[in-house]
Amino acid sequence: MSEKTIFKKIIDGEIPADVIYEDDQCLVFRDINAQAPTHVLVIPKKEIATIDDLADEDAKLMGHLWIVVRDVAKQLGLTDGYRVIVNCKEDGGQEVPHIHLHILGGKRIGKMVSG
Ligand code: DGP
Repeated sequence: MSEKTIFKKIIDGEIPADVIYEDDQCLVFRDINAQAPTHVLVIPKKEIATIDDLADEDAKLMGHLWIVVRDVAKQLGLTDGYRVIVNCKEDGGQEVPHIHLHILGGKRIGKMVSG
């Protein structure tokens, strides 16, 4: 059996995280390596490694994550806007193989993500 990802350990309560929202399908917590004044991660509790691993049946779950993005952004006071990023695999800069949406806000974010 493959080792648990860091995000699965957070879901299972094995390592702490600054959780700001939770429901039966997902968890939202602050990114440990914040790239903006507000930087949180929205993750499904279901273990899905990358966008490429999504099944058709995950469409409803992923739609739910976007509704959570909307609500959490409001909760965090990001009324002037924010950016949502999903990295996919090596070339996309994904480090943790558990699908997640970054919400970045609290400052004007540049047009392009360089790297
Ligand atoms: P990505 O590169 O898209 O896979 O983003 C992974 C993010 O996860 C990265 O911005 C840092 C964050 N991260 C990694 N380990 C931890 C952790 O243990 N706790 C928290 N809160 N965030 C983490």
